[in-house]
Amino acid sequence: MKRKTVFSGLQPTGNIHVGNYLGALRNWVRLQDEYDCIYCIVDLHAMTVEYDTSDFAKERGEAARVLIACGVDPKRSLYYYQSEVPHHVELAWILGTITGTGQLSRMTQFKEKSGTTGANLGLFAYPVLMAADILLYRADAVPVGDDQRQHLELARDLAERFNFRFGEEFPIPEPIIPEHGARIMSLQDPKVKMSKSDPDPGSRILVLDDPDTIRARIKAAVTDSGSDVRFDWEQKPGISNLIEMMSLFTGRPLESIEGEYGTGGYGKFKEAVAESVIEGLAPIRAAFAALDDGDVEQIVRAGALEAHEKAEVFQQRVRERVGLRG
Ligand code: ATP
Ligand code: LTN
Repeated sequence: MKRKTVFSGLQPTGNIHVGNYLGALRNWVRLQDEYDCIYCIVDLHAMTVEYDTSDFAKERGEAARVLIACGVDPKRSLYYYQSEVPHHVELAWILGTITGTGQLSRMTQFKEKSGTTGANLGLFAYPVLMAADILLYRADAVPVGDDQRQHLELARDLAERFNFRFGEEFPIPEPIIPEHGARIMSLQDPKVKMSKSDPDPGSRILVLDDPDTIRARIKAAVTDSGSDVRFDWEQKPGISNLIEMMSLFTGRPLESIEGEYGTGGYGKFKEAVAESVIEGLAPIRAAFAALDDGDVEQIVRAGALEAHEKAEVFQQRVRERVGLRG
């Protein structure tokens, strides 16, 4: 039986944090055992907000290296830069012709990002390009964090609309969102998600942060009133965020962590959280150090060639369906 296809993307902007890792990348890695996986560094998406052209290629290369260090295995998964395969953009244009501007203007990420950087057409059309990424390879499932739920919904709508208008072509992609870790919160404000673009570096832990930085960040993390270590997102969002992180990095159930640290005060608990994060990230730091930039570039270049071939076969069917081929 044909294996199902998984697709996901990550923007090469800034540094990759534990939210990206726990919310999405751990699933990317796990799914490689079971599915045909296609993972993409979505550089065209990253161009929709202001960026520095002189750093862009370097940041993209670093993101590619971090993902391999996290466990993306180019021997088992197709792995490349989005801009190397122009079919993404071609399909995005076609899907754009069946996308309502009303639906796009309701996208939370568009509303948030256009508020800070000013709106541009790329930012507005961002979710259409994302839908094209997914549908291009007829992906069945898409591992992402909770913030991408609405974008995934649009991809599903567009697949249905296309199938209805032009004939059955796309499977309806299912989101794969973890029960825990899908929304790791900022260490400085547990009401907002941990984000690459937060101007305060104290709000996040990067997967490549050294142990001292991790200890300092967690020590300075905003906690809640009281002193009991209890998992309760309503009353104790700061502490719950740390319990969740510790649970995911150690594999320990939430209750076992509450049981051990419940009444011992925040200080001792935070030290334990820091050590579990440090231990959980150590293999990634080691793997990153062992990789070579030249090798990584070769991997993504080979990936792009293979992706290009695959995309061409699929895209030919779309061209026929929409009437671009006789
Ligand atoms: P930004 O953090 O600046 O908003 P982003 O992290 O949303 O950017 P990407 O780097 O493309 O953008 O995200 C890669 C993956 O990480 C996506 O699947 C996204 O849902 C997930 N993700 C991002 N932030 C978090 C978070 N705080 N918790 C869990 N998952 C997250
Ligand atoms: N918008 C996503 C990145 C992304 C993506 C995709 C994720 C672009 N194309 C296709 C899954 C599938 C984000 O995380 N900000």
